[in-house]
Amino acid sequence: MSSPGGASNFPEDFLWGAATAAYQVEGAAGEDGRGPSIWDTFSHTPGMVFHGDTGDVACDQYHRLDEDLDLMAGLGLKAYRFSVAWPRIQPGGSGPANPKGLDFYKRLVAGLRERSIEPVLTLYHWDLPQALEDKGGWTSRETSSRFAEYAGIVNDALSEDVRFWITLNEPWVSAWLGYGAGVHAPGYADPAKALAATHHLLLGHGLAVERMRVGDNRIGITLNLSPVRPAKEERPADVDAAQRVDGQANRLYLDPLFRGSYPEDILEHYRPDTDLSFIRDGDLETVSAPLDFLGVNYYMRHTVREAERPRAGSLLFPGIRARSVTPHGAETTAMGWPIEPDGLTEILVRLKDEYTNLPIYVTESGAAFHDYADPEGAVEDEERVSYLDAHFRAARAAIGEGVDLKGYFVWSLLDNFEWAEGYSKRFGLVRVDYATQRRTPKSSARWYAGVIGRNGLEG
Ligand code: IFM
Repeated sequence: MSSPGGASNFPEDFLWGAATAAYQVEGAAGEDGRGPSIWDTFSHTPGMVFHGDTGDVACDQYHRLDEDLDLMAGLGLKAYRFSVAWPRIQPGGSGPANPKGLDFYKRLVAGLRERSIEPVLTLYHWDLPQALEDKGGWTSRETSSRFAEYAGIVNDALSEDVRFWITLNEPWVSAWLGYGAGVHAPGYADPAKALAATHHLLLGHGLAVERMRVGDNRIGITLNLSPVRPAKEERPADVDAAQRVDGQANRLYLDPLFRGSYPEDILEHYRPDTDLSFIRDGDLETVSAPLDFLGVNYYMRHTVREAERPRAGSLLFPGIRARSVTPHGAETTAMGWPIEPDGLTEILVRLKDEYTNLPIYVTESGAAFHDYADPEGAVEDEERVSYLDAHFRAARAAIGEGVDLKGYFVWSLLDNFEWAEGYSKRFGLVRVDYATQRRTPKSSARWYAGVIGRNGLEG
């Protein structure tokens, strides 16, 4: 690291990037043999997504690939994190690859390489083929094997040109918002299902790692992690609630991956709901297969209190008698999420102290704000600049404390389909006018290009 306050204050070769995910940007939902995913079903079910929005067209990246690749080059991105849509590759969730599906990602990867942008590929960002959900989805052990088969197909096709492989994005969200709270696809609200889904996601991850361990590619997983605090330190019920939320949101994933065991307190908590028979001998060895890096998505710290029920607008921790609150005086994003950059330093340092010395990449970090676009479509998003600046400083502080942080991906390159919030929440560095699909870089995009260019922050 060179001169603090000087032009360059991140490690050499720091991988500055931006991220997206297939269902959120691609569109072309019915084209070239793509099959339906759980998000097609969910978004087309009345009442599940804000305004009835769907990812049918999204940012139409499928048809605007060159324009988006040029945008990335214009920003000077060193890396682009994208996900592969499983239902483009295996429209029915199993069997041979759909060549047209693979072709799209081959073009994407080639386009990145031509522009000297490192491709970072995520295999699963929530778009499970509907045919697999019809057989139980992630509550079924069979889905873990299907996932490894799919990972193998994509890996065989792209491993020469893609060095960074991420198996799963945010398994907590897939399991607990999809099967535990019912606010994401496939829409179940059953903690026992969420726990089984957690295990099968992690097992699928481990089996995929085994299947992809050829050559010298780097394989990791991306977890959404948050430090957790009780709303009132002096209230034992809140302290216990914080312990449970930490167990469900962080330890339930970190412990099996890095210690080969599940946190006993969380298993105990859910024992009345499930006999845990889905965990079989040898599974945890598979789950804890060695990795090359860890991806961390950081958005907020959780400040929690004991509560029988969640409240509208508060984060849901299904079946755990806790809900999140906004700390007094904290600023929030358009999602209502508190802005607490020091939580990023805290979680990164905790990973080093308690779990792993693996290289870490912040694979997502960013915010939705109520962007105002002037009549020309220009957006002066100073809030996003401040948000990113503060979080980059927090990342630098973690490096200063010895964390081996190797890269940082802003969520997101483009405004896009924000799941249950539809198109109402904008996270992009680049504005998308959905009526015309016109892309306009925001002030934050220009600012970020400067950060990348000087490999650091001013001041
Ligand atoms: O848009 C999502 C992304 O798909 C996964 N991580 C959080 C983002 C913002 O909610």
